[in-house]
Amino acid sequence: MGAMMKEALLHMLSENEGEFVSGQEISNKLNCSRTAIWKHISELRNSGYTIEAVQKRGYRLVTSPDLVTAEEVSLYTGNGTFGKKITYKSSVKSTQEIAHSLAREGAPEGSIVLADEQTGGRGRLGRAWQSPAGTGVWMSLILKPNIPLQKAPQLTLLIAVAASKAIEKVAGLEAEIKWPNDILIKGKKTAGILTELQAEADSIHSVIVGIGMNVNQQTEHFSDEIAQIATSLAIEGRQTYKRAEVIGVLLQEIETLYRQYLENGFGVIKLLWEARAFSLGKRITARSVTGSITGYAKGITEEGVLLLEDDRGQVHSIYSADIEIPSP
Ligand code: BT5
Repeated sequence: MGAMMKEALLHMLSENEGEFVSGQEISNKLNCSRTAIWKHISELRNSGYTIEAVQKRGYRLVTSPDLVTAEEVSLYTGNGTFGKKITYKSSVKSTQEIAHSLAREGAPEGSIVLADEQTGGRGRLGRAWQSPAGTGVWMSLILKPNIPLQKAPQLTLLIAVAASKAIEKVAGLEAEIKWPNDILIKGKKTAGILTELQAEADSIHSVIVGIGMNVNQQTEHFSDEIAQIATSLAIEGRQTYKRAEVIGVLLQEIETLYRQYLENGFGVIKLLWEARAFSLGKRITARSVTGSITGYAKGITEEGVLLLEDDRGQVHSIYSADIEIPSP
């Protein structure tokens, strides 16, 4: 109950941005005592909110910290159903693991797991995803689409489109997509997507979509390994962004595209994806566990599979791989 009241209190203060809200008004609306209000105000202050308290006038929210807690993110999730249920942890190994168990326990579609820091964040094929505290969006989203298993890769492309749209909206930066799951700004990776399935036989039970987005990192936050290939919204946009707002916009973009997709299929998403595709029409090398092929990236199929034409004119369907642009 306490957490909900704190959230409701923050909503009241935040809706009356810059204005005082009287203790009386708060206690009427939230049906709680003045002492309870005071307790929640001090908790919010301890988490980094600056709240002014003036006798006879009440409370006023002056500044809020860059947090991805449930109460802060709930200020930005709007009317959609994605992000209505938020599980927040300050530090976890991987948000994916938590989301997997929530999904198994029957968590509804649109539930999200957020962490300030991941100590074992993961990419594809067991690779690591650097997720330092206080810098990025480390989120897992639970989806329960009624689609056949072989269409699941389309979701990665859908999320990639939504993520690049969100970056454009929040930061006004142009984001490109490198098949299948990288979001680039000026050729450097800003976000990555990890799509994992819970399925039996041919039917999908849940899709756990992991999204990692670098928001407020500066170059020194990146390890030497990725310093040359990674970037963040702050580096490119030369300002910091509220991560909770980035999450809110991202969820709204995802939900809109997802509803369109379930209703009308992949066609529109495919067009949006192609308009942002970084590697289409270029000579690329696709490297996978089974080997590598170099050729021209011709496009993607209705299923979201990459088509690569090799030097002998043979077209290969690439289901999963890492794409490199070889130097001439
Ligand atoms: C990805 O894998 O790009 C998927 C990343 C998904 C991360 C999210 S965060 C929330 C959720 N919880 C998790 O544990 N994971 C998901 P992949 O395409 O395999 O790329 C991994 C490669 O990207 C690494 O081998 C590095 O080269 C590079 N990399 C690692 N951390 C990075 C970062 N913060 N920014 C940019 N590049 C990074």
